Amino acid sequence: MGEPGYRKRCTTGENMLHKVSFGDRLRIPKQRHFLLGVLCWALLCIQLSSEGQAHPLDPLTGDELISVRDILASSGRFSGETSFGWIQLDEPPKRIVQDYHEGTVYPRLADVTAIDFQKRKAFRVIVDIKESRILSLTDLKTLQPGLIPRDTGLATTIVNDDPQIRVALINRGLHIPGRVSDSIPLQFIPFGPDPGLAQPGARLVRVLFSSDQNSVNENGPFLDGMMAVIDLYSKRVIKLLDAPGAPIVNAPHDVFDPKVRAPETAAEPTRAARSNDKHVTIEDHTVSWKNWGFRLGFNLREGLVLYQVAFDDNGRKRPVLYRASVSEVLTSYDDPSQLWSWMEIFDEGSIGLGYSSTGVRPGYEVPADAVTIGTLVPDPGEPRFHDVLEDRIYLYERDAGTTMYYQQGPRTISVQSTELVVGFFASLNNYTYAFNWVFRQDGSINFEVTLGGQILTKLVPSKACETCEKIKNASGAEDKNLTVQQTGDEAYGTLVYPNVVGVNHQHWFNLRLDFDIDGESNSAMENTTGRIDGAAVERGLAVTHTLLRRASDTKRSMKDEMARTLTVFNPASVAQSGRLAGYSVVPMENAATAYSEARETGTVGFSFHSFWVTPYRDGELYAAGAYPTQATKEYKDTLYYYANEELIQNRDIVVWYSLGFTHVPRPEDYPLMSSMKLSVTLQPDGFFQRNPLLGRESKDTR
Ligand SMILES: [Cu+2]
Repeated sequence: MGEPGYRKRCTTGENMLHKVSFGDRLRIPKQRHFLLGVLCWALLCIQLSSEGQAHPLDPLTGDELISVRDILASSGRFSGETSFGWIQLDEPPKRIVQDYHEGTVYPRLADVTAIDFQKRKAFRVIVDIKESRILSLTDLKTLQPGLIPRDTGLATTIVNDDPQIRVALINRGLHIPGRVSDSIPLQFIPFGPDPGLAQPGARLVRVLFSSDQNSVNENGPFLDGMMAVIDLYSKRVIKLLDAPGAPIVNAPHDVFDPKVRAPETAAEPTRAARSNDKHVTIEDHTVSWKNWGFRLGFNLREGLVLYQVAFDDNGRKRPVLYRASVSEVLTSYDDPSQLWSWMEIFDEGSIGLGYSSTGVRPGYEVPADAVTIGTLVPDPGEPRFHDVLEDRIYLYERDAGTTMYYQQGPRTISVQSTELVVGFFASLNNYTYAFNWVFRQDGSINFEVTLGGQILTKLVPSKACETCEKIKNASGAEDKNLTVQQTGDEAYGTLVYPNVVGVNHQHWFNLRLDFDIDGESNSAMENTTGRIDGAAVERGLAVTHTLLRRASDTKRSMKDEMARTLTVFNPASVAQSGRLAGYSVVPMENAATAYSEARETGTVGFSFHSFWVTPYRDGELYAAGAYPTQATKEYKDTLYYYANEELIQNRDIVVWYSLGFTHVPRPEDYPLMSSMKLSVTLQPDGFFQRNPLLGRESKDTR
């Protein structure tokens, strides 16, 4: 494998540049920022190497992707109308990775999706790069892979060529001198559930039309009553919904217009650089920061993946997580009308968090002293079958404040901490997510997702909030609570501006947390806290542990009033006190699913419970399954089925945590919402003999 990549560690540790790239050749950054400290990433120190990838989990290299291209092209198994996408490393079985040492032979497989527009079929192709052959080719039958760049190009042409769409738009008063796509912003959205329309042998995508022809911003209120469904295989519009809808109103949604945004909000790089010493080293794909160490991965579907997360506990490198990733992101709109009822989008499985990742700029989206890392990704549209996405992953330290404190008279113990943030941005149409893993010095890891952008809106006849009138003019007995149900135009949303309703929706994120606490043999228990029922005493806060034995019995929902948590522990690893070394999943905020019971077994089923524990199985990576886009009721590659009758005690187990947010829009969310943060903490519980913050980080002052 001759493609150069960086392999050698910077040894000087003096200077660093804040733009680095992994998986590709050395690239000289546009900016060279020499920062203080020992953050070790000096491009000057990088030695080019000809070995290519050097670890079983390294992402596919440029040379490997060229090989994949050639193997696919020479196989003779695909028509000229085939597009490839969703290419990523097919990770080796965990056993091979865990037993890896230098010199070990391991497979290099690429997982490729092939969409044959001529045969109207999609395939999963596993390419053996070392053996230069296709290892397997599986017909996906009724399933459809998520969108690829070719789809939107095709869909645009189909819209432009369809006379009915053109007529329908003109009848609504829109001006279309040339191609429809030149005159009207189009939104292509994955098909969503629609048993009446779903058909085998079709690759479907929806089209919605923005009501505002004159804005830069494409996410204005959609034209009410109009939606098209396109089959990308037969290359035609299979359904055009053209129902009477609310008239077009010029709403101030175009946030790129300074008049809408107000001029004083112009962006400036206001996030100050911190001048403290840094303690991060990045060597090949591994990161070390204080006691933490882990390996970075990035793919088009999940975006950032962390592997082999371990904590150096007094010289002993103790495993915590084998793999941590966002396994699915689901956004579902909860308006039952024809134009919205299908709108549930698997942002990861149907669009791709890596595909949607955006570059970040130190001083703007991330602090000025952040390190940004470019990543090489497969790109069949390029002659070399790969491309580099700049500045995708970022790492920065931030002040965690006073994290430990004790005062007695003139003496204090005070610990000032920093924390390491590792993350990436993904922009999925109207929303941008920042997915952050935050490593703390006390051994905990926080996962944070920040949501920001524009809510989706629809035009309505109402100019003012009717519900608010009812509240204002409350009738009935003065001493009784009055219930006011939102109805009419506001039945499933909020009037955020005259004639504009922000539709109620839920955001769901599922984390796949493959814990390996001090090894693979782990168990899980649920903890609830409360006063023991029937106890003779009035007080007494007691904890009940429920040892979980069968995967199907692990599906539990967060319960704030019982402080419910889930602990994964290693029964063979015992702390000083006898406590079994564990990590607890401690929920912060969460939501209850808005789906009806009928959907529990399917792709959205992961939203039904906060906690899930499954036995580790190679290849089970996504809560909504590998191909959720047009999955039907019969689809069984979902978390619900992963959590089957198998036993999970004392074995390699995986925790899946679902984090939800019910978004009832406010007028302040329009036209831009302030970013909001959801999080969950992974907290050591019995893992350490004593708090790792104690010791050299603490100061005893008088
Ligand atoms: Cu939202």
